Amino acid sequence: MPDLHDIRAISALFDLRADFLHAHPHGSGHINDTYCATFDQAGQRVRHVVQRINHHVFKEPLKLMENVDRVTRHALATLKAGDSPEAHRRTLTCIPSIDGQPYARDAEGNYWRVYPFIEGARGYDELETNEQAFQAARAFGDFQKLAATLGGPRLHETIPHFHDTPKRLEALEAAIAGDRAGRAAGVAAEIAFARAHAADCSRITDLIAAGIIPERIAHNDTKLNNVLLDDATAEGVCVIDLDTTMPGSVLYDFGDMVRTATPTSREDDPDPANISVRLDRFEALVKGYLSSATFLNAAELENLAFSGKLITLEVGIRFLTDYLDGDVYFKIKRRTHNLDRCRNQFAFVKALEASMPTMEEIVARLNPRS
Ligand code: ADP
Ligand code: GN1
Ligand code: MG
Repeated sequence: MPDLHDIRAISALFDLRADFLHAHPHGSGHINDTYCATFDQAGQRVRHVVQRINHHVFKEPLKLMENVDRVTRHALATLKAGDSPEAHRRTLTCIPSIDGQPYARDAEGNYWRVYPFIEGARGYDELETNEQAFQAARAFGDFQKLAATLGGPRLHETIPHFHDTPKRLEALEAAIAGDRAGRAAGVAAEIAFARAHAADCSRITDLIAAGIIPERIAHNDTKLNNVLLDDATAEGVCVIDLDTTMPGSVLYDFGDMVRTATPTSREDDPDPANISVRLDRFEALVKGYLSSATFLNAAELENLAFSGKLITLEVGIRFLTDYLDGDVYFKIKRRTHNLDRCRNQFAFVKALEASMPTMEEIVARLNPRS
């Protein structure tokens, strides 16, 4: 967290009808500045998430908030129409600003939003059980199903070409050529690894261009800590971090679940030599996802296992690019953080390659179309 903001003053910009008590930084996201703030509401303690949108990453915060507002309103209306218990706990909801907008601006021009804190649930950087993997994947599938019924115009692309992996490789080449932080000479092995995987980068984009894989609304950032699991039952109660919910491929969502739920070490473990794929976790993910994502076509089903490798490769390329650019995108806690993350992701790509035949067998066994 670079600088602590005055959350009391920010909260006053929102129609909270409660008295601010205190706030502290919250969570381990790499992009936004997130605070958990506690208020007194007629004698009751209530908590809210107060979040500054990273406008260097999201260059059009108004369009972004238009998307989030539409998607969350649709989610709430659909949950209520289905008589879902605790509908307000199963989707983010935007608290309006005192001007009636889903966001507010501070004096420095930052964009802020407030969501009710989802109590009794949490997101995990590392899962503990296969049941959690099943529940998380099921919740993301449910989210995609719900997003599919959103009416109205196409959602804005909050980050254009977000999962265009060939473009991510081009951006890496530009970072190597620019060598802005003077680091390229030290990462020759990582650069060679990325270049050797160029053919993998275009596999899904080619299938999308050919119309074989359809465009659908996807979450596009389904790392495991972006779904909150119920503390008591492990049920996936609420999908969060909706900044990249926009048209894409649902394969990117499944791929990011594989990237974050199945490795045996954390994303930034600097010593990933023994990293491997937890195949029991992978099977739980496939089962959970297929239990809710009942709309997948044959090409999507056939690429589920590959999608994990693709997204791990893509995120590794992005960490390497940011390391070469001098750490301008992802939050870091140490000088080599992005390089450690890149090495970890590339080591996991190798592990996924070794396990791919077994992963393909698992998908084939569970594939409802075969
Ligand atoms: P980032 O884009 O930086 O990852 P997130 O929207 O994912 O930001 O928020 C960061 C963290 O804050 C999440 O991983 C989660 O732990 C927590 N969080 C966000 N929104 C809520 C919420 N409404 N209720 C409870 N926790 C939340
Ligand atoms: C970022 O926002 P967060 O921490 O959930 C990033 C994802 C990466 C992820 C890598 C908007 O996710 O794309 O996969 O870090 N989000 C954005 O951990 O770039
Ligand atoms: Mg997040």
